[in-house]
Amino acid sequence: MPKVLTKDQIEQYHDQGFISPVRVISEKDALSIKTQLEEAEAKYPDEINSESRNNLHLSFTFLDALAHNTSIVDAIEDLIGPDIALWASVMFIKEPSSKQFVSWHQDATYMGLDSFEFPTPWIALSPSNLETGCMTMISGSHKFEIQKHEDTYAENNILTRGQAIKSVDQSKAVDLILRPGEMSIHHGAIIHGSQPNKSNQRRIGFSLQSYVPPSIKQVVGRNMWTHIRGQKRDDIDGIFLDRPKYNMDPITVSQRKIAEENISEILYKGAKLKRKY
Ligand SMILES: O=C(O)CCC(=O)C(=O)O
Repeated sequence: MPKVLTKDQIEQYHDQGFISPVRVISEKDALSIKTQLEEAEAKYPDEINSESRNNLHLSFTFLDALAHNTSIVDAIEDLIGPDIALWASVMFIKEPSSKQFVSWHQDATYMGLDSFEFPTPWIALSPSNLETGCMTMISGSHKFEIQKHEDTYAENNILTRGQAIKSVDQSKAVDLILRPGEMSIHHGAIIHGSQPNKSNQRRIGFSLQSYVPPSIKQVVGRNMWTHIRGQKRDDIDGIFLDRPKYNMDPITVSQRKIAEENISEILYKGAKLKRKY
């Protein structure tokens, strides 16, 4: 018996590769998290900025709380079962009237995991729509093989390598319109991307990238995980990251630095260039 998702939503995830929208917190709570995020950006500019956007759930309790949010994790349990760990998180911010975009890509390409069967919730902390540059999914494309990605390093492409699938059939494109506090969930192999933000407000999405069951292993980098729920992973070389007890908890801030280096090694493996994010 699923905990949060309906039978139709679970079927949609398997058939089309995504589910959207699912409300997980109220709009008021989402906007309060956005305020806390913006206060943190002002107070700790070295810790959180456009080049330091991964694994912020290790530094800030309000993001750790989202990573462990019962509605989000219940939905994930409906898809992958009760034993859950989180590989990383990414804060995707597009500034107002900016050229920043996300090219067509499949997440699983560079994550170093030995399976593509992992879901990523993306939680809107501001409106995500056609004007602000919401994500667009190519329905059903998670059933394709991993496509050839070209590292473009394009200036406004906010993906690490600016990796892009050049030729995408957009006839099955679906725009994921989200209100603050709603989430979408997408499959590790679905082709997706997003257009620039043409509005006068920031578009902010917190991507919990990704939740995995114990059967999925990290095979490129170190096995570093945030334990979320159920049986803890038992990788021989597994390292568990702690939860921050307060914002900028020095224990988890230093763990974040190590996890960041690890993620960078994984995402840029074999790349000609390495950007700062
Ligand atoms: O925030 C975006 O526009 C893209 C995010 C994304 O590609 C992801 O969460 O996998």
